[in-house]
Amino acid sequence: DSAALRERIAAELDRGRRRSRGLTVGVLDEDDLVAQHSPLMSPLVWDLAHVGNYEEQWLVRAAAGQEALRPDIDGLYDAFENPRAERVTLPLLRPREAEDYNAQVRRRVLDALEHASFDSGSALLDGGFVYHMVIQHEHQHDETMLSTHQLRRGEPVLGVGAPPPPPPAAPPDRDEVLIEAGPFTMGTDDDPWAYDNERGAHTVDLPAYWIDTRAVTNAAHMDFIADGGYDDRRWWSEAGWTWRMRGGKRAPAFWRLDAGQWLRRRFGRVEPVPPDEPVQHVCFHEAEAHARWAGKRLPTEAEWEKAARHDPATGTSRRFPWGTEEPAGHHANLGQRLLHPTPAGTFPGGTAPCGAQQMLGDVWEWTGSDLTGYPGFRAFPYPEYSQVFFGGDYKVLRGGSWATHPTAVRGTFRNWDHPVRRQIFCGFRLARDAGKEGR
Ligand code: AVJ
Ligand code: FE
Repeated sequence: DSAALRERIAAELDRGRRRSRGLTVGVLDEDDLVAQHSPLMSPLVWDLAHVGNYEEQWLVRAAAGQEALRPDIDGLYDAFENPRAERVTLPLLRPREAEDYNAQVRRRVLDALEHASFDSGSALLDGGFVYHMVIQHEHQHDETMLSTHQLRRGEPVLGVGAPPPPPPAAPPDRDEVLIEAGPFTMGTDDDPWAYDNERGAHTVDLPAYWIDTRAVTNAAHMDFIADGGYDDRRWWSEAGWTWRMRGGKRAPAFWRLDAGQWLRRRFGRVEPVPPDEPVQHVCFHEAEAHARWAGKRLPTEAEWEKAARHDPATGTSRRFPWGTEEPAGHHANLGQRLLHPTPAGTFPGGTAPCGAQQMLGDVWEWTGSDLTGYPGFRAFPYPEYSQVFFGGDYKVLRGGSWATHPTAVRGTFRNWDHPVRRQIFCGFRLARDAGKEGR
């Protein structure tokens, strides 16, 4: 009922804001907040006011129909008008001003929420859609802010995260599973959290294929490196080799070799690379080269989604690999509780019907697919969320990472980025054709 939905929305809005503050004003001083830590990222104070401005535009103005509070700053926080590298030069709100602005917006939103109706035939409001969009938007920027923290130089400020989970309770007993040929339902028509690019539900018929039960580990990627993978032109695409040569890349981002041992820098701390964790901070090109070296390939987006959601027993697609239950602590490594991915087998409660583990959480998984709209795609509620990226130089990533909030990911959720990006919390899982014999 709508009282329960109202309560849920207010709680989720609050959770998002606590998280944003915990990544900005709660841990960094003014200089650090306004600084540009990488040309790839915004100053953190930009993200902070941008989420407030987005909330004002969608929840105060569009949803509640109220007058604008600060129309004068819309341009500053428009992601398309201002490339990330230039935002540091804008007359941005200072951290205190951003906080005050965000709080003012939030008060209006909570007032309006009291009277909001979720079943009046408004596509924007029905089922709570626009509120869910704004909640997810803040969490998406929080994950982006974590990438900024990862790139930032200086004293560590994020702590070490929750204690590491116990060693894998049930490591996969097989390396790969066969997904039989046949149709499944991709996308959704009725998920009140789903973005336009996840709609509509449509049938996709796939030939049989094998998919790995776990994401590629650091140990496996060290083998690729040790076998000369970064120097062997055979494994790389044209664009991949150009990327490799131009940057002189020989390992994932944030790795370095020290007296024969691989170390990584994680939020300002240097530590040995844990062999059993999924490899993280590799770009699409590295994932593709590793896959070729292994005699496999990246799954297509449809293959990934079928493995994660399709239940052959019922012929239906699940919202999450484990079913319909909201993600809880035993399902997946999500929500920034840990500050790193975990080995396969750590979350047996999240296993997909096919037997693949940890398809949600841990690392975003690169797929071999370009970002496009599903059949009958309609931009809603604005083309700049996803439509303007269709046909660009983007590869789809699936499944969310340890940094992704549970409300901002599900079996249908689609992320995308340039194939050279690796500051995001991304890794990959391998697949291969099953061939005519079906196995
Ligand atoms: C869907 C994660 C690619 O962060 O660039 C944030 C989400 N859109 N603000 C991004 C988004 C507008 C977007 N991704
Ligand atoms: Fe945004």
